[in-house]
Amino acid sequence: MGYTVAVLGATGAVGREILNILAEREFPADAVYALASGRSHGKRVTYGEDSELTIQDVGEFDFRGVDIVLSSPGSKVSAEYAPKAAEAGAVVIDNTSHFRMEPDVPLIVPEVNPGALAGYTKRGIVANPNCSTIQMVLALKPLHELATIRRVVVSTYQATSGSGKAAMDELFNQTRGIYMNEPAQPQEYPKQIAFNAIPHIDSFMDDGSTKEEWKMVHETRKILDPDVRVAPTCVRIATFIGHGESLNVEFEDEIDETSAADALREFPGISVVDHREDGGYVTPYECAGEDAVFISRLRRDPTVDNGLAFWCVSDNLRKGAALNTVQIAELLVEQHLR
Ligand code: A2P
Ligand code: 11C
Repeated sequence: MGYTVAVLGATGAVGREILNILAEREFPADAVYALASGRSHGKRVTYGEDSELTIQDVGEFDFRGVDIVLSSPGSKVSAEYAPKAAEAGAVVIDNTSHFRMEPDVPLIVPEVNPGALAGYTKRGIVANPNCSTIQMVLALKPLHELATIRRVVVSTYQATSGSGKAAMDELFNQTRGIYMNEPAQPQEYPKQIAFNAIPHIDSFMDDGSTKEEWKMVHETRKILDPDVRVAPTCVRIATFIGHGESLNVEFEDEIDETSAADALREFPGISVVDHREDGGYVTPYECAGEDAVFISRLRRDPTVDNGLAFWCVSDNLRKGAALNTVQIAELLVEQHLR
């Protein structure tokens, strides 16, 4: 017998991808409900090659009988509905930042800290990390096992899909408008995004960092190791899908490029594409639609005793969000439910 699954935020960029991936990976679902706001009630979304689901208003939906909820409707909406769904007996895998740092909510990247998932019984909620955190911790995990990471300096190059569908539309419309001499009118972002890079993602914190940077620091500590120090700068760039990250990593112990590349190659979910020649690396555009976290430009960082530098890209809607969410659901089913 299969599971009853509800996807909350099913009309959004991540929700649609969750439906694609559930179908693609043949998740053992007997029934799938697609939920969004009342505005979308009655709309249709695709599920797999030849099925469609009718959107239901989450406000009217009865979660009793649902086994798993995959939720990505934004923090405020998750804050309201995740506890309701858990109360009704479902396990909620939530893609928003709302529950991530709560001590009784596991924050999971299945390849990195699968053991922590057992904690889901406390609240009935599991959190999916931020996209820029997921790809980074996946790349860091095999290196941490090899030589113990002390400090990471990371700069991100994040795609507009990280801000949702409306932001992707803004990039498209601004780009087209600029070719037609129309002035850009930023709405989703504080400055023009077309042909630009904006060193600001999410709200500002008191210390001058941003919430996106804060997430990279604290989520990494919760998932990987509370002693790892992370210094991030998060930048939005004019791409649609695929986050890039440039990392400099300092280790406790000696580490060489060959053993690091071997450890990365052997780790699940990672693909090393690293030829020291023109085009011998992966760009955000190329990783869209792929499941892996790609590592390129691996080299020694000669400015510290034990250091490596590398480039990492991944599809932020897939491994950064929908795929990781579905992988958590798969792990839950394999190890914990029934
Ligand atoms: P809707 O299309 O009905 O607004 P994205 O991050 O790509 O913008 O997607 C956000 C997702 O969250 C959409 O599916 C959106 O549904 C859903 N959502 C937004 N606000 C609410 C709400 N108040 N109740 C339920 N779903 C919501
Ligand atoms: C971005 N990383 O690219 C964000 C999107 O905490 O889940 C995901 C926000 C989050 O804008």
